[in-house]
Amino acid sequence: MKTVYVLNGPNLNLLGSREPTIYGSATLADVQVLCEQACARHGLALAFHQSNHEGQLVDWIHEAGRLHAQGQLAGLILNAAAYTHTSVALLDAVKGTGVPLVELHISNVHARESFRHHSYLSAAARAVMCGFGVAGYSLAIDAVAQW
Ligand code: CA2
Repeated sequence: MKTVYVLNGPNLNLLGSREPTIYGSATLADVQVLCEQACARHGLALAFHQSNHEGQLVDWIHEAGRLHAQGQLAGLILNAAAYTHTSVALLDAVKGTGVPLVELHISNVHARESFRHHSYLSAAARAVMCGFGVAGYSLAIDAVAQW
């Protein structure tokens, strides 16, 4: 059974607690349930994590990379949150491991402040999705299951 990695970056542990007009009212625990259900539909295992620390996210990308090298990774779905717009370290981790990446954002970052329009990760992503709310996680797993 292949594994889908779903990684969430800084402040996403606060999901559902404020800014519902931008991010909706689902919590990250709700998102994990959505992902578990999507993976179960496709016969995939799930590794679901959140961290506020860039290095921890790098370590998990390396972990996904080791599975990828063994042919056991279905894909990596990464909502790097604010690190999307700042982090060369996450870009290097994705490029260095060669993991098939979906860059995901809950909100439509292109309809927001201009500093959210640039992503360091998009250049290394196989797919980029934004603006579907938390349903995007489930849609991304549906897509990765076809890879
Ligand atoms: O739309 C997304 O998923 C983002 O990746 C979310 C990030 C933001 O910096 C990106 O530009 C777009 C912010 C995550 C913080 O999420 C919170 C949600 C609710 C309450 C507080 C923070």
